[in-house]
Amino acid sequence: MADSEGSVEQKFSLQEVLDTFKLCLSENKEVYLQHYVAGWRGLVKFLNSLGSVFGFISKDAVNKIQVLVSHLNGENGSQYVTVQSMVKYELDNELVDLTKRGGHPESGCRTLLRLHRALRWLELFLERLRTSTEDSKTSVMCADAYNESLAQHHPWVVRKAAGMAFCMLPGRQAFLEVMNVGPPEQVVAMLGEALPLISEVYQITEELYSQHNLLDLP
Ligand code: 1PX
Repeated sequence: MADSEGSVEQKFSLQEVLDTFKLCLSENKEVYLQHYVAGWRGLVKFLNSLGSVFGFISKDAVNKIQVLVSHLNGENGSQYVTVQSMVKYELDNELVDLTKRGGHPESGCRTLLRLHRALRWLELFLERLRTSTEDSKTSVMCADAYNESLAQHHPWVVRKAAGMAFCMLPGRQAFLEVMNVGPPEQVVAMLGEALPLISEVYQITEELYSQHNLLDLP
């Protein structure tokens, strides 16, 4: 049922994030930066609803989202419409620090790479959640997904802080409820719909970065 104007849903909903990731891919499989960033905004909203222990994580994500938004809204914004055009523009104009940090600490390429790595964590975590059973622990699923992905790019102190935050995650049932989808079976079904989308966006970006040797940007 359509909402009447003005009664916009305030709470996080997984549906919203799913819709945004659907919009991410163009017909020729390019990734729209605007929708990619909007997807992350939705995820951060979810993270914030879990409490302030996750503040240091959402703060970093918000910083990175803001860097990308300022590129999008900047005078060269038209070069940042897709991740593909951003990579081409920044590389052609030597706007990326390729081997060590230097004059371009906030390039779109290195900033997006951090979110891209986090997207892999998300994919692994949501897949675990989708196939989990009632007695599965969100903290364990989250930590396993993290260790398999993002952790490899984080120093010890960040890994330690992340590990501590994971222990504060709500249990599976409460976690599924905050997603605002409905009963667990419906969440599982929606995750089944969202995962291939997230995975495709991840794969396309991964391939693009790999082709241009950008996977280890400092
Ligand atoms: C539908 C439910 C899904 C749950 C959504 C949760 C959204 C999570 C958003 C996580 C965004 C993390 C971005 C991290 C980017 C990053 O790797 N930054 C590091 C490197 O940046 P730099 O600029 O220094 O090169 C930076 O050092 C990060 C610091 C903050 C700690 C990052 C820990 C990441 C843990 C990810 C798991 C989130 C757990 C949420 C539980 C639901």
